[in-house]
Amino acid sequence: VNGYLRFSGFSHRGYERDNNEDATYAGRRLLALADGMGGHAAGEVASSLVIAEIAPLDDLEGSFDIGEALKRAAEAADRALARHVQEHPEHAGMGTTLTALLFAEAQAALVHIGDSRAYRLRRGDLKQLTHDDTLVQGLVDRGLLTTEEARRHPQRSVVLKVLTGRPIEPTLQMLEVELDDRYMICSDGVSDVLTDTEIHEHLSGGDPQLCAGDLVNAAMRVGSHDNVSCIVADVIAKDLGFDIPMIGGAALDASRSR
Ligand SMILES: [Mn+2]
Repeated sequence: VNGYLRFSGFSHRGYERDNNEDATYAGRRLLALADGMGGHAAGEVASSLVIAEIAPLDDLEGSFDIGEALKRAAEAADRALARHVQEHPEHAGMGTTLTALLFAEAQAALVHIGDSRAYRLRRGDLKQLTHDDTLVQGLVDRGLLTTEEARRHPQRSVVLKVLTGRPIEPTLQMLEVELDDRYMICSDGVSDVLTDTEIHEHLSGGDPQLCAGDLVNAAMRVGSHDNVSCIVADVIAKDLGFDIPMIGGAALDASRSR
């Protein structure tokens, strides 16, 4: 990064779920979130496996093609899921979203699959960087639903693409990064219950830790039925020593039990 990432994040099981299937990672150059799905605890396995495959990108030194590296890591994560299901047939059908940002100098690579989201706040303007791989987003794109109708649609939770171990092409984008940009990645536990206007408000004051906590609390207060996770990171000029990665949700549980 031309500058440094000041990052924070929270992952909460929420009030209604028995387990947390979201997994998060935030480090000096990598931000990643996976929202797992599947019965028999397979959702946690899927999301934490994928985060574990992606996380080493945070430690890569020297110059390399960040887009290529991130894409390859996502493909390797997908293959890790396939291997896992082969060894644990009881986990068949598990899957996970993945939204990850990898920074280098004035650029970031963004890889995305599923219905987790990445946003960027730049000079006061909030922009959603990812496009949900959902049924309702497809209907919005074709002009058949408004964004507001999509939010209340009975099939709003139908996700068309996730990592499952079958070969799949996640979406890859390259972004120009500016000093003072703020990036946010969240699971649908946040974006399903908060509007973009509300997300914008919560992201507009305070440091990343305050904003991430605020967003998670707000989503739970309005009654999110899901796991609730979010990562917030600022691109800043000064090194404030944010070197120790923050691991959250299922990824944290998995790293404890290893
Ligand atoms: Mn979710």
